[in-house]
Amino acid sequence: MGELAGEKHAAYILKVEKKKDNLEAVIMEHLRINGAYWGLTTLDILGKLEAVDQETVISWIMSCQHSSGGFGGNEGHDPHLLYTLSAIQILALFNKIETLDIDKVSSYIASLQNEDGSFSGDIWGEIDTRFSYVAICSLALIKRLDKINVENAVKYIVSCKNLDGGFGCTPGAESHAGQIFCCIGALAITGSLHYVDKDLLGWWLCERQTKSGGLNGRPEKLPDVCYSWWVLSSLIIIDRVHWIDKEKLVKFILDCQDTENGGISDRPDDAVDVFHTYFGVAGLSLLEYPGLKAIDPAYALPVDVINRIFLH
Ligand code: GRG
Ligand code: ZN
Repeated sequence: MGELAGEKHAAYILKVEKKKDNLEAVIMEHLRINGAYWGLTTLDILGKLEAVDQETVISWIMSCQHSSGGFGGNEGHDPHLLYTLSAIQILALFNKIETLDIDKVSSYIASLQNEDGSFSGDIWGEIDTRFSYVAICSLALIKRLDKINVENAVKYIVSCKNLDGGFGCTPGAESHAGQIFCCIGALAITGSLHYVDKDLLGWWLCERQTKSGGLNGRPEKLPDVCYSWWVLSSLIIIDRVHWIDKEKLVKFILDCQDTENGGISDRPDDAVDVFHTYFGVAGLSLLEYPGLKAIDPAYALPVDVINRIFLH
């Protein structure tokens, strides 16, 4: 079995596009705020975050904030909860959460909670358990969960639980590993995991491992490196990670590397991208691969960053 080409992956993220020669240029024009979060978190797990000019990144992040308090995907873009979480996570990586006007951001997030406890992603109103997670994770990181009705938020998430033990995007919607991560992460952060049937869900999640060792996101689907994050983080949170074959999954992820030019793809021999590079490296971190920083499965940030926020 090959080894993790960590140096190559860090160099790949710092370049991303051949024409651009530094991460700052790339995240500002191409990847936008979500991509910046995936790339920067990967660099931190690889122990390479100092390679980035922190001042440039932070002033760009703050330029993405809208007058409502929410963040857009780039300067001048409309605000959305998804971008707001990425902005908070990036500030957390650099230990710069205090740069934020906490009242303003938390009011924006709280304004998107609905009567039934669910969250809309932005003013246009789409509802999804992804947005419940994003709102809860954001508010927890800035210590303002008191701004929302947590009990109703939890009730709504529980109403999206299915008979197979999994969760979907709205009540009655099919279980999908990505939504399960969101629901389990949000329940973990709010101390509500007693609503989960861990054995039933653990069984559904470990059934996601295919012959190749890789994980899929639903029955009958192809394996994909990104589920090394969505499935594995959920299994760890509910304490059932020993139900999958870790070694085979490590091998599947390593087989998805471009060992020449860096980067990780969704499955062996496909083209690499920053997202799957994150999912591969973060997945290996969850599998305790040597030389990587540990990542927190609920907050999706390095454990040392989470400890700095909550243990001080
Ligand atoms: C901070 C980690 C973190 C997340 C932020 C955006 C978000 C919150 C969560 C997204 C969760 C989610 C729904 C992930 C799934 C993404 C995905 C690979 C969707 C593809 O679904 P299909 O049906 O693909 O197109 P399959 O694999 O089923 O064929
Ligand atoms: Zn994928």
